[in-house]
Amino acid sequence: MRILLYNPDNGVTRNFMPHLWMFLLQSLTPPGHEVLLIDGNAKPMDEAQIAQYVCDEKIDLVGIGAMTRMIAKAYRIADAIRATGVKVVMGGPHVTELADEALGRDGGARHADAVALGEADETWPKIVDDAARGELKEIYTPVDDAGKERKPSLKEYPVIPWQSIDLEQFNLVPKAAFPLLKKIGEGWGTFRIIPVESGRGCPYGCEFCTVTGFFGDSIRFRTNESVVNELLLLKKRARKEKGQMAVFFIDDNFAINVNRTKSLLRDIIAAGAQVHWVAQISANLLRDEELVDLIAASGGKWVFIGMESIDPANLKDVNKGFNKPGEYTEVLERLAKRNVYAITSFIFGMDYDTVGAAERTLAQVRTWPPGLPIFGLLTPLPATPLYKRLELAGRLTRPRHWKEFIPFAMAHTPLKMSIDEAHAEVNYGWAHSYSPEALAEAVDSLHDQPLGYRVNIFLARLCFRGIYFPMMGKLAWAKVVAQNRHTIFKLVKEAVFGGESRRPRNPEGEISYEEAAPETQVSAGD
Ligand code: B12
Ligand code: SF4
Repeated sequence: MRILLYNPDNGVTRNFMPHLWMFLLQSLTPPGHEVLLIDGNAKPMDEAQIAQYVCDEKIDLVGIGAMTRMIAKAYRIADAIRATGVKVVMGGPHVTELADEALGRDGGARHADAVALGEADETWPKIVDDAARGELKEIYTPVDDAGKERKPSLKEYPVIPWQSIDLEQFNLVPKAAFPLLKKIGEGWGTFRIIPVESGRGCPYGCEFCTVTGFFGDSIRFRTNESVVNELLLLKKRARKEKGQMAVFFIDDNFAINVNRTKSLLRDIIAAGAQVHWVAQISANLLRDEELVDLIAASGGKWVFIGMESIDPANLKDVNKGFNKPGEYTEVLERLAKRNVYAITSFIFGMDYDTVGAAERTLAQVRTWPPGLPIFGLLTPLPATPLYKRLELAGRLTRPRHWKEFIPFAMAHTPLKMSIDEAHAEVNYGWAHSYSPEALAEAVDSLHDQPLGYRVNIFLARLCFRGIYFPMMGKLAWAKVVAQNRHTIFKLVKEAVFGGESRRPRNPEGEISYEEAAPETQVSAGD
């Protein structure tokens, strides 16, 4: 069979990295089939285009995976493909929780011929075999012979053939940035961020999160050897294509077992398998100095920390009381001392949030080493304890919010502010963290560091800005470049002529962020 694996775009941001599930299922496909991959984030297609593609390429089976926020698009694409007569299998967290919705058993339209519930590592080969025999079942559940749910062990992890996979869709280097990047060092023909998992599962059970329910609280790890070999493969490819390859360890909590993480990082160092990497690690696990030493020595550059709130009452309320806002500064400084920086993620619209929550949060953020703050809204995802609590309390204002996905919009009313006020807090957080002034300050705060670090934080901030402010077209990018021209000029000047070229923080006449791009602001209720 010719199989297409398709990941829909979210219509808002351009993904900076491909989704692991596609490469994983491709590697787990039994021999004798050809698997094509399309990530809608890199290759956007509408319903008609994908239907045409499926016909032109003579595709026999399509697999679609999607998070809740992309599910409406996923269903539209699935409908268009099914209309051509080709079978569609859907998988991933959303359809696992709401299989009836995908199969049209909830009174709505049917979108999928089959759904794969939960982790599909072991069911995917069966799905492919059944489809090839024309005997596709409706539901595939990962169970053992006794019918008991079985989580795949990661000890026998497949080798993903990174050396030969077509990654053309995922080069992040814009041609215009070449001259500046060349100054930092050779080998910037490509820059790709590759998802790698070293383990699955998280026992913490935060109220808003699907992970504990989906992957279970039993944590499973790949062998160190298998992870190290994957990194070596990626390094080899980067060298071959004279480019850069960074890794996102997508484990939900990369240091959930600190001793095991240390042992993995030691093995990475011993094998010379260091690449620049990013991982998600909760703040409580970053108290360990030796762990942070090893993170830095093994190539760790950015750590994603789900801080969620600076208010302990909020944290306790969503079962994340293990986060201690009192230690955030210490943790971030411990990382920054080793030139590791943090993506700090915050959620507004929690039940103890009041108006001004964003400014109170930013007041703290400004005292921290520069990083990448990101802001979202508390979202009741299906099957989470949060969803159940809000549903029981009759507080859901859009109980099926995914059917008409609206980015950065609440689906319930917080207790101490209105929905519009919560939206305004998120807007405030983004606008004041990604303004040209904020970007210049982040770059300036690293004035004693090599140019590469400043370029790194600047480019990272520019890209992260796009999570909230639409930056999909050339025009949008041109505007952002114009707004940040002083910082860009300064960095380019330093790259070309060397040395420091400082400028006043708030030069007279600089257009403010709000003045310069009012149309890019996402207003409350959008
Ligand atoms: C990496 C990651 C991201 C990356 C982007 C995704 C990427 N390019 O990889 C980043 C950091 C950008 C990100 C952002 C967000 N993420 Co995220 N992310 C993850 C994370 C940590 C890992 C995903 C992964 O690769 N897992 C490993 C693979 C192997 O597992 P999997 O994808 O589930 O696939 C398995 C099965 O589901 C199944 N399967 C999946 N698809 C398909 C398709 C078919 C056909 C079949 C048969 C099977 C199948 O088979 C696979 C193998 O077993 C997950 C949590 C997690 N551990 O999964 C959250 C997760 C997916 N993210 C989540 C969320 C909510 C978000 C955000 C909305 C967060 C926010 N508030 O801003 C944003 C949205 C981003 C966007 N694009 O719109 C939720 C989604 C829940 C839901 N019901 O939708 C998760 C589950 C975490 C959580 N907190 O609950 N995320
Ligand atoms: S620590 Fe992170 S992955 Fe684990 S349950 Fe909480 S939010 Fe989810």
